[in-house]
Amino acid sequence: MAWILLMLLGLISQGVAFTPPNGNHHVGKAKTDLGVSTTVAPPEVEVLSSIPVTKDGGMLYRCKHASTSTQTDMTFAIFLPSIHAIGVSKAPLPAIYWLSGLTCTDENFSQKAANAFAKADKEGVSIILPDTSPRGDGVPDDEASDLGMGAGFYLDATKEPWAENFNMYSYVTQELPDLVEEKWGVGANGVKSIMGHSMGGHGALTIAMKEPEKAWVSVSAFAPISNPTKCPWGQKAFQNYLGSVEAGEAHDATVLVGQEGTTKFDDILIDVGTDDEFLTNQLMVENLETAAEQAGQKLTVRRQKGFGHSYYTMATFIEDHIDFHMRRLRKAAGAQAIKKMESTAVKINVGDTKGKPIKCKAMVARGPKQPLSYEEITVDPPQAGEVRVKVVANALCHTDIYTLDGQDPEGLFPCILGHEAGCIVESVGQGVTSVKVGDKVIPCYTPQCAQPSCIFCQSPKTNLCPAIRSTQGQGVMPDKTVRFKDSNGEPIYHFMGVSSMAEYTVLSEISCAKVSSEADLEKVCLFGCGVATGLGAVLNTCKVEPDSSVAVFGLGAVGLAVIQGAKIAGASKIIAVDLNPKKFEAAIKLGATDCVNPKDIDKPIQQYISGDLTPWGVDYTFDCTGNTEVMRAALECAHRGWGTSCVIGVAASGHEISTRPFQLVTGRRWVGTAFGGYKSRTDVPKLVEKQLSGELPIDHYITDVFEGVDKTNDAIDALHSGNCLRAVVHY
Ligand code: NAD
Ligand code: AHE
Ligand code: ZN
Repeated sequence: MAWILLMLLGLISQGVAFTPPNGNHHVGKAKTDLGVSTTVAPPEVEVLSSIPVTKDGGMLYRCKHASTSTQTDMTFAIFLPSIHAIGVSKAPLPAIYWLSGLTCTDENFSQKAANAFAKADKEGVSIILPDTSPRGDGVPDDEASDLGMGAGFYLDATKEPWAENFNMYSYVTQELPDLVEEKWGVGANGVKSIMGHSMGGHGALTIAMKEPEKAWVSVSAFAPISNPTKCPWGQKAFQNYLGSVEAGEAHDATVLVGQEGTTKFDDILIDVGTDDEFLTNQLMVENLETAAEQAGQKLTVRRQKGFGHSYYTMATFIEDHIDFHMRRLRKAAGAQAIKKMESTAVKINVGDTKGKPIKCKAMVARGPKQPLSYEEITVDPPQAGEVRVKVVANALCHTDIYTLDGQDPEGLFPCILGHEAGCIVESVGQGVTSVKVGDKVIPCYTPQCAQPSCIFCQSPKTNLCPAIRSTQGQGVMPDKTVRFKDSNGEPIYHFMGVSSMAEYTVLSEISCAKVSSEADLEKVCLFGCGVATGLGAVLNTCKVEPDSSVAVFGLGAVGLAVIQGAKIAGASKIIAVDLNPKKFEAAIKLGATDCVNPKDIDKPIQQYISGDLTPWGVDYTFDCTGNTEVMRAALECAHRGWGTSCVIGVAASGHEISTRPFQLVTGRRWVGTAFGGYKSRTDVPKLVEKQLSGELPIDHYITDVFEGVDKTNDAIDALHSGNCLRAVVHY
């Protein structure tokens, strides 16, 4: 029986338990600098409900947990964008906290400003929605709506009866961020911002100002209570919770903004409606404006004509606030990546090693079907036209495994495998001008010599520059010698012109795509092969048109990237085929409309697709398995008269494709792609820019992360487990 999208979505919307995904970060320590940990048991969180809230699969989870800050159960909601909900992405997501106003719960925002979720999904940001106070039996309360439950004021109460439970400051600044970071990697490394409404606006402003620099990247507010020591709501709260109005000065944005030690921001965005009934006697935004001006704190106050205090104002302007935060969150995430790269740069001792051989660790493939051998090797300096690089991260592609399994007719042993990596230039050989020491590069097994005499580089029809292809296939550099030696001085072959399963490797200059200095190499390494290939197969090789129908065979990273590309191209029907049903969830989240497991149907898959699912087949099919029988099936369910089938998978030595020529006579075309048709040095930097801008999310492919060259065999085991898309090893 076929797995159909509607069934799955149906199950989810009926409220069948759907646990928010956790990560697989394979490290031996409690917390990595990615901010994701595995050895500490994640806090117990009960998922009360899970609802899809964006058409791409962004999910809203309502959760309950026992809070140590409030000594009560606390409820909160968390929106995880589809990029995270896809399953198992380990990459930390930026987060925006929303603090609600008096009488609200965690639910008001999601019910009344739900348009925020589509925006947050597009931007790849999580939204976290805490409750406004502790609640429950035994929690003190007041008849008035501006004190007690629903009116926690985002401070830690010091006076009875409130002191035991009313600790919303600690809850929002420490306990909740720790919990969501621990459980979902959300907002890790301080990549989090805060905003809120009315009492929540006060909370957002004061928390951001009081917490140390970089605890919160940015802050914004709607109709904030801006000078609470001067307004009735604030005075009442401070007298009750803290014992005096004066004590409330420590929680008053207008007082704080001028004080020494208050955290400053490049700008603070505030929206307030001109018809807000609380403007004059409770909000007092103008007091904050004056104080901010005196303190040199930029404040952008937008007075929205005719708008009031209700959620209509938030629903109307929330997207501007998300943009405001995202501009800053992206920068902060980029800065984190740079910091990380800088620490790597220290390790590579730029300059010290120039012109000298480097001894370092590598995984050597000694022979087919053997585990990789962890060894010390010597990497010789780059020769003319070559570049020596420090490998920062290496992702495993199925092709590495195929060669290690002895299925590659070009496979040579001993060699250093690996061809999907992110690197930093350590030194360059004579005549190298396009990259310099310290540049970030992605090695590309399809080079781009870009010479006027290269008819391939000059043609828009192909990316297959042959400049160094023959020596690459022979496992040597273009001068026919190798740069690797083992500890006995014996030569080790290169692989695909990359060999990135080593701390250092040597590349041809024409294989180096120089990418943004802001790139996170631990992510964008995926553009070195699989993800670029899948996207390019759709966008370059086949040029899939809007409203096309597509079938994808094999849902590894390559096949899923085909789906992501098909969605970008505007395909309206995307059939995802795999023998492993665990792959369907990610496929659906990326845009598959139908999922089929060939084991579940009683006829050949091509007949099911061209017959049951469609009358004449689909416009484009893609093989991402490397199985020649699947390639045949993919061709045969391409549309009569015009269907195109694209071979991406790499077949084992000796395997050949076949079909009845009649399939081609009746209008089907068989094409293939290498590296998705991307001209490597020109196009890979553009893919990286798109990833950096948020336009092209790729985090969801990184299902497993390992630390250290020696963990590469564990990464191979992960790839064989059936759950893994890309295992990235940090070198
Ligand atoms: P992967 O192993 O992660 O994924 C392959 C998927 O195919 C798996 O989900 C598996 O369950 C599925 N599969 C296997 N047999 C199947 C069958 N008979 N029917 C349906 N599904 C089946 O691999 P990957 O890294 O995504 O790479 C996919 C293929 O693309 C490999 O052959 C790889 O060598 C090749 N590749 C080619 C290029 C290129 O430029 N042409 C680039 C990268 C990878
Ligand atoms: N060495 C094999 C061919 C391997 C192959 O087809 N490689 C793909 C890239 S796989 C990346 O994961 C490719 O693009 N090849 C083009 C090229 O020039 O190698 C064999 O059959 O000999
Ligand atoms: Zn590959």
